[in-house]
Amino acid sequence: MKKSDVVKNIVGDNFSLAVETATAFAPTNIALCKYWGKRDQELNLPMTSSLSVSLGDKGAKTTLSVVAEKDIIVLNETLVAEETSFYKKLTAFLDLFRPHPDFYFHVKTISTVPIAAGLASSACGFASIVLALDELFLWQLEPYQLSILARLGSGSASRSIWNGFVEWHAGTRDDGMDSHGEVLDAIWPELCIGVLMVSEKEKSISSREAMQQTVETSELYRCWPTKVMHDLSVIKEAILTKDFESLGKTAESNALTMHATMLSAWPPIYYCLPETISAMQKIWQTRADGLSLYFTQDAGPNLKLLFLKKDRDIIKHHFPNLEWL
Ligand code: 2P0
Repeated sequence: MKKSDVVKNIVGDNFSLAVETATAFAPTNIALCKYWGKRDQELNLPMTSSLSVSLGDKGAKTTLSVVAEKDIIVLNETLVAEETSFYKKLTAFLDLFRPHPDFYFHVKTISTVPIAAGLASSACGFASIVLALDELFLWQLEPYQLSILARLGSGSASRSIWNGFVEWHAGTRDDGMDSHGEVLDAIWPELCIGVLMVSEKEKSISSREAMQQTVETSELYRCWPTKVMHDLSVIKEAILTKDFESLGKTAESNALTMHATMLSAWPPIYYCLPETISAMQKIWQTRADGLSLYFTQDAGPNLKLLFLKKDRDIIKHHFPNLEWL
């Protein structure tokens, strides 16, 4: 099954412009139970379900319109060069939505995620494009359908259609029509996330490549689906009952296990820098001293700290470089 088949399945041939310009915002998200590994690389179908929290007003705002001759992509008011992999990846995604081959998009994206925070921007980027396409062509799709379309751009984008806590169901179907996000009926305003910057350098290996290498070569990856099934249900319960210790412990363990599967891949993949390890040790010591503080880590060296609003000041004291989200 190809991406274009999925698009056809969802929107049919409905590509007549409803408006000249469409703008949409999508929040970025941080996974508390991670997505790591695909069962279908073309459709970004995951091996397991995952669960994230969206970051409110931190995300991407995309404005779409139509231009002649070629796609124009402007990111944070800077024109993106055609030779870049970013331009190629985005135009390949836009290919799925052209009414005819000579139809070109003007894409203007403003990221409200602090660039220095090193947060994944592809999730909110693809989700905001799909939401803007829905306006441009007046599809009026259901959120789960938008989630499926966003997944075709990047797996984690399927969770960025909603605010709050979102579970991305892995699904079992080959066409992925049951692999989409679903928002949890829960809010937790006291839950805080901060980013502990360790390095702003670009990652050595993309998550797309890294997860594939892990699936293909890691002995430990066999344990991953069982671990996720357990962690996902514990995290969901912790969110519903506002049990921060359970949430923090399980999210931290889930992230560490994901990195352990990568360490046992060959060639090994290790996103940690020495400073990442020092930061982990400081978090563990701070916790041993009585503070309720946990972390999660994605495909990079930076850590995202999880804590409650009441502990903000003391955590800021221990980690003065923490960037607040
Ligand atoms: C996540 N990550 O659940 C996990 C944890 C990184 C570590 O989703 O290949 O950019 O485009 O589907 O979504 C990053 O992977 O990968 C990611 P593709 P994506 O947030």
